[in-house]
Amino acid sequence: MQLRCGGRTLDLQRPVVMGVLNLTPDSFSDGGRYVEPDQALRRALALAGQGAAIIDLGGESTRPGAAPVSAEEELGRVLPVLGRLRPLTGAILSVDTSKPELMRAAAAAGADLINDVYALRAPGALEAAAESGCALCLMHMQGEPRTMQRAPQYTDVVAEVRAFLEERVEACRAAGIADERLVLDPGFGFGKTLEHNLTLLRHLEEVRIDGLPILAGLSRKSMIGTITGKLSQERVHGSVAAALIAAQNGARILRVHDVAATVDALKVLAALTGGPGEPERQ
Ligand code: 7PJ
Repeated sequence: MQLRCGGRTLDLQRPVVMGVLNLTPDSFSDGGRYVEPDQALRRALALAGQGAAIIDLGGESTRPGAAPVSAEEELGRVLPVLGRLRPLTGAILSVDTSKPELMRAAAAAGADLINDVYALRAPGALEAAAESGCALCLMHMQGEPRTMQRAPQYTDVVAEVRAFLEERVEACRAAGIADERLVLDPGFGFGKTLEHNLTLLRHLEEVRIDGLPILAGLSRKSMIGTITGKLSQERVHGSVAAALIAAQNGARILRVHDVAATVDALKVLAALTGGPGEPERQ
């Protein structure tokens, strides 16, 4: 399984790690620590060094209750870091955005992937994404970040998430986007209770459409906090466990804050399942 990211391809034969680089002053898990471009660059290179195949740059917080930011502000947070990072790493560079302006600017600055929690539903987003040539992650969300955790409701969460993703895949195809560019994401924590999240994790393969790769983002989320009773900084072990379960249940991209720990866990899984990527014996 391969993902086409502009002129490059990302091998997804085995699960890979997407490291989170928050460029927002209000992000819940590492808020404010990486806003300064020099610091953000150092952090991005550290994530790549730890084995992240993808670095996800985000300039708008989408945590529950977060307020939207202007395109200008988001551009100002993301573009300087992206522009300086591009020549310094071979990692796939992803931009977490829903705004067509930023999609265009990011593609021009060398981004490889657009990660959109609104699944290209904003006016103009589908066209901007199509023209970018980038790979595209389509995520499910019920409601919008400001209010989505108030009362999430589903009759059949797996069927409803799948139907939504199917509709978005069709919209992408109609816009001329090849399947080789698409990634699907059930959107853990985006308008979902703990039970909804657990049901999706258990049945992850069932949201897959036509063999497209699945991305899972569980890292440090409140479901891990609820299960372990830990604050966000202390959710590393629970998050690694969740990432490993997601990989075993079919996820090919794991979006995480704790890259080194997750990469090791995935190596253990790879050793068990064998095949290409099996570690060399010492
Ligand atoms: C996700 C994301 C996710 C994708 C965030 C957080 C909240 N993008 N952006 N999937 N989560 N594709 O990191 O807790 O689950 S922001």
